[in-house]
Amino acid sequence: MGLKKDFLWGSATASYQCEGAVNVGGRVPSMWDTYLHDGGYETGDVASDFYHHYKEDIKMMADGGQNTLRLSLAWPRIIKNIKGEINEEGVEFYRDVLKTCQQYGITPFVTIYHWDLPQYLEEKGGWLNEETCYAFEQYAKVCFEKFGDLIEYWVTFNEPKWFTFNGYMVGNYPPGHHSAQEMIIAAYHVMYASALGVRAFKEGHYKGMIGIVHSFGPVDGIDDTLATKIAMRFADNYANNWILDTAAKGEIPFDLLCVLSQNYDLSCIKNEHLPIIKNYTVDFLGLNYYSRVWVKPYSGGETQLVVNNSGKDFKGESKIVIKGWFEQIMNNPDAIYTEWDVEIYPQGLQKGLKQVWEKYHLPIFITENGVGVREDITVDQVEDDYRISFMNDHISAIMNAVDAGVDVRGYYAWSTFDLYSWKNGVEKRYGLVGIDFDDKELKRKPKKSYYWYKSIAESNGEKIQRKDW
Ligand code: BGP
Repeated sequence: MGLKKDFLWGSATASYQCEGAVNVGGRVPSMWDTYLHDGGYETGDVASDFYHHYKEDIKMMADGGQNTLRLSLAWPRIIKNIKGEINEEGVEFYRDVLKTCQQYGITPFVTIYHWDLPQYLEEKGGWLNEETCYAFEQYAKVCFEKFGDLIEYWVTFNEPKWFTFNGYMVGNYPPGHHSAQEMIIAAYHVMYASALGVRAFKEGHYKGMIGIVHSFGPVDGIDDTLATKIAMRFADNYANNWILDTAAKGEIPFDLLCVLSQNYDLSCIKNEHLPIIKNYTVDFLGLNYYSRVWVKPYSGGETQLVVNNSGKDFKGESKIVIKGWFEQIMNNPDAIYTEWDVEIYPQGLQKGLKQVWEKYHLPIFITENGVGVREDITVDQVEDDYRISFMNDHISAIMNAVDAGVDVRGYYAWSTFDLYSWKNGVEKRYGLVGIDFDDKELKRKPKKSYYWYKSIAESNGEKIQRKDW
């Protein structure tokens, strides 16, 4: 069977993580700027300075055999204030970026929201306020109007689960809250806003397709017992279904709502919203795959949520236990983990892709996949054989799934070049291209993986060393 001829081979970025230039071109603060500055954390003020390097960066992608770039638009660069006034300078910046993509034969794959909510909206309650959903709808309409001629692939949201979970429950992303009730409200509002965005896109008859990007964690169980199967269903609702079922089928998983309704207020879910969610489902699914969610039955104790993304020195202690639901298996001696506790498990992608395909029958893009490590970037070329092997095995998993009939249409390495890894700072590196953040010029240096990926993209995957599990 094999990959289709027009398979998209590219890499991914996000506005706050790469652009820098936070005070340039009329951009206003995002919730991340305020939260990081107020908390005294490392910021993305400069990041990879894509704002000033995009021509060079896009050319480098094309030279590296890539035919697509996943990027996001920064809401605070496009909409100036609560009244919704447009910042034309921001619009011009993105039009230039998109035209540069066109010039180099790079298909843009564009996320409307990758976590950088304007601070003026956060001050009105952010994702806890239903009004933010309507502000998103207006912002999305502006994006479709201003950039619709240059874009074929749109994404409403990047990873609703990850940013609401960290922002409202774990508390290590802005706004830094610790409340399950708030997470439920924020998460629901994001999914409703996504449906409003899809409606605006469909009603405006813009060209192309619109989807959502999910932090995909296919669920595995420790054994075949009934208790584990129940834990797996809880874990699947928690990790995947409330996003994928809602976005793809227009249905919030009912068993999840039944369980939540016993302890939480679900009045944010209004009857008049439901037909919008039902009728405006996505055209495709973007899956970011880093690892599986491997679970065992809940054995007791309080809910514990420790996520290893809180600063550069914090490592090796991740823990997810949800009271009454499930426990995530960590530190298994037979598994391989990165320094940040992420299990390397490409087989999970193969299995997960088949499950998603069977369940939703929508085209799939792997919108992020990569490995974060510390690297010495002062050398001429980073010899990142570990990244090559990681990507090889995951692409092999995708090709196996395609051979089994799954409709996967593209692969995006995370990330195009080294960038700001949120609370981890810049030293957790994912890039195919290295950036020395201590060098004023922020010189780009392709790593070994950049050249390897070029040969893979140019051979449309033929050069992958196939694995089967
Ligand atoms: C995803 C995000 C990206 C990116 C990546 C790596 O969740 O969409 O923005 O950051 O994960 O995660 P991290 O930078 O925390 O290691």
